Amino acid sequence: MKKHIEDLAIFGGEPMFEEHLHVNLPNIGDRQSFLRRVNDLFDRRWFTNRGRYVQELEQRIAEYTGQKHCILTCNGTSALEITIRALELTGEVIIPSFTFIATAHALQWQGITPVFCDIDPLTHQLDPTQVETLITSRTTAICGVHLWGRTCDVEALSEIAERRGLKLYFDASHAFGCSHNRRPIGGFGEAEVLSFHATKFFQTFEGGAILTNNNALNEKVRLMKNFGFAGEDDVIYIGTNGKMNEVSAAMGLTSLESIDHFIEVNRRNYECYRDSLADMPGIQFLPCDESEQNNYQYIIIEIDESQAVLTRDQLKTILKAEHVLARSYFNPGCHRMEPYLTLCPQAGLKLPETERVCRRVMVLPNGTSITPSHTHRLCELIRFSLKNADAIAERWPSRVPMLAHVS
Ligand code: T4K
Repeated sequence: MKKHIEDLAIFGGEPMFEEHLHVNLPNIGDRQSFLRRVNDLFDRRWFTNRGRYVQELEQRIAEYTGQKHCILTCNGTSALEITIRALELTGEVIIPSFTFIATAHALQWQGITPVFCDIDPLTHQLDPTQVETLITSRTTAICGVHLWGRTCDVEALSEIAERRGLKLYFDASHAFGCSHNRRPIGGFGEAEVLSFHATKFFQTFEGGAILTNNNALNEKVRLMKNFGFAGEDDVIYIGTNGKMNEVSAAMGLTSLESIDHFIEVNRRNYECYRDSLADMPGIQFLPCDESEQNNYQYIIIEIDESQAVLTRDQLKTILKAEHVLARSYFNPGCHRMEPYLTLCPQAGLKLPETERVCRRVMVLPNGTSITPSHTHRLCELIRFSLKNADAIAERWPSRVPMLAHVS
């Protein structure tokens, strides 16, 4: 452990961790089980297009989430794009700015304007009262994002959408395995979209899914993800190639076999972080609602500069030197990224909570590669850094150039 600030790696000390700790190193599950499936694929020589593994995984995920239809896709972004196209959205769609850029790009890519809405500072979720003020004659939908697997105010958003005649869909990329009001994620709005990217706790290398209970939407989305083919020589919609391949589905089936274990490990790490950080001055810890099902993937803290002396970016730099690759998702907010910044340079004025959280938020490592020893030492390191914040800040400006050598 660090005893003096000179022991910190930014000031020349030994890094605390030999290996790099990533926010979400992929969870793998049973390697042999995956390889058996891949061998079977080679024997059968059926790699994509209506494959056996894709069909099996669709059925298993529909069962797991308790929804009627699961349509697998090649990634979460395609799933969003296909959903948006199938819902025939146009004009403007209200979304949070505090989300991964794909939530916005999936709309803009199709000539639809994402209108950025502020968040509730305590939950980081879309603020329904702000949504209402952004509705115009061009608005066709609202997209809620269940950020960090903590769910958004589904009831308030549903009420607004219904009253104002708007479609409602959810970017549930973070929320596989989670519930809202004891109902599993997947069944809210017209559709909910999942991401199974390598960095998600349940991964298929690349992959995504659309969950819906709407039979017509299910049929349309299935055709659209396969170029719009309704029969061998019959195309009835504009479509794309959004299909998941069989190797990804094999990974998904293998991941599903270990999903309880992944959640258990995430939960153990989450509890360790919570117990160590929740009462630390200068840190705000974003809790999970224990009355709900959670996947516990995202460990979220906010650094309160007014109390902590160190800024989020300084703490992130200190951790990086110690080989902890914490992230500041989703800084600086979609509204400060292109093309949105140029299209609407003043958008930030209406997003004070988003801007504040973007300056403070930090995501810490989790997943099966993270052990209790990692979490304990990492929390100690954060505690040490904040306790010695004044002394660290004092030395900071003259020592920053050496950081180039530690990344
Ligand atoms: N909506 C939301 C709310 C989302 O969060 C996302 C994706 C989407 C939509 C779109 O879904 P997809 O189309 O991606 O399925 C990552 C992911 O690429 C992205 O999937 C994810 N959200 C986003 C939150 O994070 P980056 O740019 O941060 O990834 P990268 O390469 O910096 O990796 C993050 C950490 O994971 C690093 O420490 C390295 C480590 N890593 C990464 C990969 C790819 C590994 O250890 N192994 C790996 O294979 O975007």
